[in-house]
Amino acid sequence: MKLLMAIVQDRDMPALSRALVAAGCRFTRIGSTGGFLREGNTTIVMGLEDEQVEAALAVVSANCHTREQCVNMAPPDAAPLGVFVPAPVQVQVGGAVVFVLPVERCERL
Ligand code: 2BA
Repeated sequence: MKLLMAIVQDRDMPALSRALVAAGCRFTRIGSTGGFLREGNTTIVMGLEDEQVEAALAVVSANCHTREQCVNMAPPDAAPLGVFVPAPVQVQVGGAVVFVLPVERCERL
């Protein structure tokens, strides 16, 4: 058995939720925040039999899209109260960032 953890952009969640339910995947969605952009995203936790993993990854891949986002970065030496010109930086966010972990045991008690 595997535990799949997928970090997904909130905008992709409506379509992804529908597709996972239609594919028979059980999952939990947890509200999360990206450490770099400090914006909301969603972490999905899914317990899967080994043979379900590739199908679940295909569903995630088909429903999570890559987007460009512009962030204003303060220079590293900017004083807290000083005047600085933020440097816009383009970052590519997503599709999904996925971790697949081995599960030693799963119980429903
Ligand atoms: P954030 O941390 O808000 O990162 C958003 C995007 O900013 C990242 O997209 C990446 O393109 C860029 N980025 C992140 N850290 C950076 C850095 N130190 N320097 C330059 N650019 C940086 P993704 O890679 O698609 O990540 C989307 C979200 O997935 C992340 O949001 C974070 O919540 C999560 N994530 C990504 N990699 C992770 C990892 N290795 N472990 C845990 N969570 C991760």
